Amino acid sequence: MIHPRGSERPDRRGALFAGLPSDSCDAGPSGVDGPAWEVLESFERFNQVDDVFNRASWDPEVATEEARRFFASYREPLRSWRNASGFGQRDYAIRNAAWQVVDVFAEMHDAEDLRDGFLSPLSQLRDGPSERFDLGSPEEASATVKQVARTFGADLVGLCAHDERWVYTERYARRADEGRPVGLPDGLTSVVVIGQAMDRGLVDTVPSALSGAATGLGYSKDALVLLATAQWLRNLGYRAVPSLNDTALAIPLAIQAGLGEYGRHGMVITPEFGPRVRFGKIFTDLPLAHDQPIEFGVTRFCEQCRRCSNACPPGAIPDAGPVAVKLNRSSIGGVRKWSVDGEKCFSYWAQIANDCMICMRVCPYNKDFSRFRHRLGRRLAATRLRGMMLWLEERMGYGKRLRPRDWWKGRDDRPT
Ligand code: B12
Repeated sequence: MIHPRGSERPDRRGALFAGLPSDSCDAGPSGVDGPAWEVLESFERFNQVDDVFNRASWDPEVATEEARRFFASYREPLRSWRNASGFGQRDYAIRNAAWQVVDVFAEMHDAEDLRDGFLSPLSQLRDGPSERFDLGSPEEASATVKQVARTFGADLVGLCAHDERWVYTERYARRADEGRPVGLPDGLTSVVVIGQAMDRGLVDTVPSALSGAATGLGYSKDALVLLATAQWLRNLGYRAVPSLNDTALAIPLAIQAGLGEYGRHGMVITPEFGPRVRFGKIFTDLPLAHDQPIEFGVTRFCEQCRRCSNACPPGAIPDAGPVAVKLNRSSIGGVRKWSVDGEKCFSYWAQIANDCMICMRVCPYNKDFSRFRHRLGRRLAATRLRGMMLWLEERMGYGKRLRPRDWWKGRDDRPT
C-alpha cells in the first residue's frame, strides 16, 4: 500500500515556515507557545555509544539483569513463560520469527564487530558500474526514486538534503566495547527516507510480546526495501548507503523529508499512518529535488492532548511543553523539543521483556485513514474543534488494547 485510497496528503508547509531557508531544519512549526522544536547554538551531535540500548552493554546503570533477560529473549527461549495474556510461548514465537530476516543481516558480520542495520549500515551489496545512467532533472530523478522504492514495498518515501548534524559522531562496536568512526563517505548529498507502516492489529495488543512482531516485521520489510533500492541506485552507477537504525537519527530526517510532524511522544506523526510507522534511510549522491516539511496541525494538537504521557507506565513522556534539557546521557544536547526519557522507557521494556509502544497505540493519530470519518477527524484535529474531537474519541474507546487472546482468535472489538 502506498497511500491508502482517499487519504491524500495534507498541504505542504505554509506561511509559518516563511523566511526559513528551504533546506534548513532549524525550527519547527510555530505552536501556541512557540516552535515544536528548535536547534539551539548549544547543539551537540549525538554519539551512538550513548543510546540506551548500547548503554545496556557497557553502563552498569542500564545493564541490569532484567535488561540482559530482555535481549536474551530474542535469541533463546525464556526459562519460564509469564502467565499473562500476550506473553506466552506462542507470542514470543511470532515476535522472534518476525525479527528473523533483519536478524540474519544484523548477525552476518558480527565477527567483524559490525551489526548491519543497527550499529552499521546494511552492507550486503554489489558494486555498480562506473558509468552513470542519466535519470533526467533532479525532479524527474526524485519521481523515479519514489516510484522504485514504492514498487519495492515502501509505504512512504520522502527526500531531503544530507545534514551532518543528524549523523552519529561515532558508532558503537559491541565486541570491542568502544566507539568507532561511522564511516559515511563524503559527497552523499541527499537522503531517501523510507517509511514502513506497522501492523495495526499487532501494535494494538501492546503491552504484549505479540506486539513486538509489528516491530520485527517493520524492520524485516525495511531491510528488503532499503537493500533493493540502494542496489538499484548502485546499478545505475550512483553511490548509495542503506541505513536502518544505524548511522544517523531518523526523526529529524523524516521531518525534513516531509513525511510528518513531530509529536509529544517524540515520534513522527505521518498523515497516512500517524506514528505507526518505522523509518529507514539511504544516503546517496544522485542529484535529487528535495521535499519540504509538512504541517497538518499536529503540534497544536499535541500541546492539548496528553494521551501518551498519561498512558506511559514509567512516566517517560513529558507532560509539559518542549524544553531544551538533556535528561540524561542518552538524550541529544542543544535541541529544544519534547524529549522522552530513554532510561525510563527502556527500563519498562526490560521489566516486561518486550519493546513497548503504548504511546503509539493510544495516540489519536493511530487510525485507519482509509476511512472517511478518520480523515475528517484529522482535519478537525487541526482546528479549534480539536478539544471536542479528543473528548469524543476518548468516549468512543479509541486507543484501547486489543486483547492478545482475541487477536489469536481473529476477534476484534476495537472501534473502527
Ligand atoms: C535508541 C532508540 C530508542 C530508545 C532510547 C532513546 C534514547 N534516548 O536512547 C527508546 C527505548 C526510548 C526507544 C523507544 C521507542 N522507539 Co525508538 N529508536 C531509537 C533509535 C534506534 C535511535 C535514536 C537515538 O539515537 N536516540 C538518542 C537521542 C538522540 O534521543 P533523544 O535526544 O531523546 O531524541 C529522540 C527524539 O527527540 C528525536 N530527536 C533527536 N534529535 C532530534 C532533533 C529534532 C530537531 C527533532 C524534532 C527530534 C529529534 O529522535 C530521538 C529518538 O530516540 C531510533 C532510530 C534512529 N536511528 O533514529 C529509534 C526510533 C526513534 N524509535 C522508534 C520507535 C517506533 C520506538 C518505540 C515505539 C518502540 C517500538 N516498539 O518501536 C518506542 C517509542 C518511545 C518514544 N515515545 O520515544 C522509531 C520512531 C518512528 C516514528 N514514527 O517516529 C525509530 C525512528 C526507529 C525506526 N526505525 O523507525 N527508542
